[in-house]
Amino acid sequence: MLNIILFGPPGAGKGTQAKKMAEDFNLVHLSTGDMLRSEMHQESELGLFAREKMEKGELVPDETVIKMIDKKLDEHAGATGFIFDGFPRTTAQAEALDNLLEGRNDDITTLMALEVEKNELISRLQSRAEQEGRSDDKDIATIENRIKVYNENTKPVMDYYRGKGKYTPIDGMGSIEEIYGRISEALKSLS
Ligand code: B4P
Repeated sequence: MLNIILFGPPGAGKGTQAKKMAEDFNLVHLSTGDMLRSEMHQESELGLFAREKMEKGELVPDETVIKMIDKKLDEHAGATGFIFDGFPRTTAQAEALDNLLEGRNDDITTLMALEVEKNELISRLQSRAEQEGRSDDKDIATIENRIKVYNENTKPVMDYYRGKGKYTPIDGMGSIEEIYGRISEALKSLS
């Protein structure tokens, strides 16, 4: 099994690259951001609750996203591997993910970290706001808050997996194709 955590700050290109990786390497793409946005569009109880957090650029509680991932792992029990996109975002989520996989005799292969400069992140999110109108991209204060939450709550996940020798940094600057070239080289050497 190839189980990759695709990691990086908001706007690093996780969603963009994960779709290509899933297709080329036959992996199941699990994006907690997409799952939460789908709940929001359905206006489910969970979606309404998540909307409040996401619109402020805050994280949805650990317990909520861990349950979503647990369910998805069951739904894709025969998969040959997973890309975890936007999950884990806290060390509590990372520990929970390790336990969920261990219970299925499996583990994380590596955390692949997309490294992108802050100015570039802001410019990508602002152009997505123009194209897609996502509510969490719309103003600079929310974007700045998401980057702050990333630095405070999410970055420690990188150290957690680095400590286990499961860390693959990727230069996330450049065109989508250039970055994908670096990712696919790294994936080939892991599979
Ligand atoms: P996510 O959906 O994970 O969104 P993201 O971090 O903003 O985006 P990503 O890095 O995937 O960027 P993308 O490829 O789209 O999270 C949204 C929110 O959901 C969080 O803030 C949080 O509230 C909640 N949430 C999700 N998971 C959670 C969890 N586990 N725990 C708690 N809360 C959770 O790229 C961005 C833009 O850049 C796109 O427009 C793209 O086209 C463009 N782009 C990409 N690569 C480019 C390149 N190389 N050059 C130019 N543009 C590029």
